[in-house]
Amino acid sequence: MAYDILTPQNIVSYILAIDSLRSFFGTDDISVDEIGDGNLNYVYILKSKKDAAKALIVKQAVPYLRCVGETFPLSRERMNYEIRALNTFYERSPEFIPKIHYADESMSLVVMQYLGKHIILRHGLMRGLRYPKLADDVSTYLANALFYTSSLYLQSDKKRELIDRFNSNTELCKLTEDFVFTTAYMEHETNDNKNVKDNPLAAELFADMPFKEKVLCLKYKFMTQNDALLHGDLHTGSLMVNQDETYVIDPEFAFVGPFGFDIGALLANFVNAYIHHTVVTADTDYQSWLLESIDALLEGFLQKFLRLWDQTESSALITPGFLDDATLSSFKNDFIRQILRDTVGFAGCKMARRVFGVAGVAEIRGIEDKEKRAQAEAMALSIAKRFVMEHENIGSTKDIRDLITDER
Ligand code: ADP
Ligand code: SR1
Ligand code: MG
Repeated sequence: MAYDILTPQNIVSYILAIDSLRSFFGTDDISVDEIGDGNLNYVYILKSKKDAAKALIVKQAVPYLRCVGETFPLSRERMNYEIRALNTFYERSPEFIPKIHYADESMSLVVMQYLGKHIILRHGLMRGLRYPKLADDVSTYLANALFYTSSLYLQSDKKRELIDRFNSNTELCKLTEDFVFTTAYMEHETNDNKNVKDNPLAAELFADMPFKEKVLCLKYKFMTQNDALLHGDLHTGSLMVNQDETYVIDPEFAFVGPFGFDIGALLANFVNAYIHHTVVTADTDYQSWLLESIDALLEGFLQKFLRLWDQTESSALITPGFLDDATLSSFKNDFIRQILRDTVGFAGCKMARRVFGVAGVAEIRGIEDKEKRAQAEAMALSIAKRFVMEHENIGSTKDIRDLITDER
């Protein structure tokens, strides 16, 4: 079908022309609501007026960046990667990925399960809600997604096929190269320039050459290290949760990149929530819960990833009999420690970019009280800088906790 931008006026007739979706809704009248909080795309909820449980999400990419407008062109191809990534992650972790009901690359559109009983994790964390299964779910998702798409599991031909399917996601990778690794650390028109002007913290950050040199090393890893299929934008706005379930949404930045990048994004966002609850609510019990969740998430990931590796005899990397057992075990331990180090380095960039760069996060940029916001920004930058500067010395998850709590 030729590409056409859907609107609240034409979306129902489009949906009803597709057999499987027409039978989903039957003869019910359908309501349409647009969700306005995405940065890049249009997302609609279509609901039966007779039975609210009968609902679907329709997400469509437009040929520009939605939050800026038509002056910022961005090709619709990003939806192809989102569809491919949802399908690939679903194969290993169906319990964490919304079910796809219909997808059409030519329309840059996906129709998926409506998560009506879930909320965006970022909002839950800001409200001080606790999620008992979250760390376990997210660490399982990450271990599955990263291990099964890496050269520690796949054979070379399959791994190269995966890279071929994902690594032309050039424009969105470039957004990350720019916004996460570059423009947030220098004068740039896309920054939060009202806040940058006359701000000594911004001047200090922009002039901090040792920090920027380390950021460049991490950017280079991001650009060149093809470890595993990443979600690519795994902040707490890309998780939808309730007390029982955890879902990963919005993998349009997917590409085959460094192991530590997605885990780093989550670490950064949990630390942002921790900063919010230090500066704004001063809720020490909740701060402790966040720190325990970070520990559980990282430890859970490392153990599960290692367990999957131990269950795998042969892969592109490992030929059975190549190493003796003791050497193999120490190789694996060194390997996962390196993932942890990269995780912390990427987390530092992911935190620092949210202070002055485009697309801040509600936990920090959304703080209305000016003094508190400045305090939160200073704390975020201080932790972010230590993450970036000291990530190569990290030996354990305890070291990460110390870096976070030292800054209080
Ligand atoms: P964008 O790519 O534009 O950032 P998202 O995929 O993040 O868009 O979706 C925007 C918003 O739509 C999310 O923050 C969430 O509130 C809502 N949303 C997205 N997918 C679903 C879903 N499957 N079920 C319920 N709400 C969803
Ligand atoms: C202008 S695009 C800004 C950010 O939105 C996405 O969620 C990514 O994090 C991107 O960097
Ligand atoms: Mg998105």
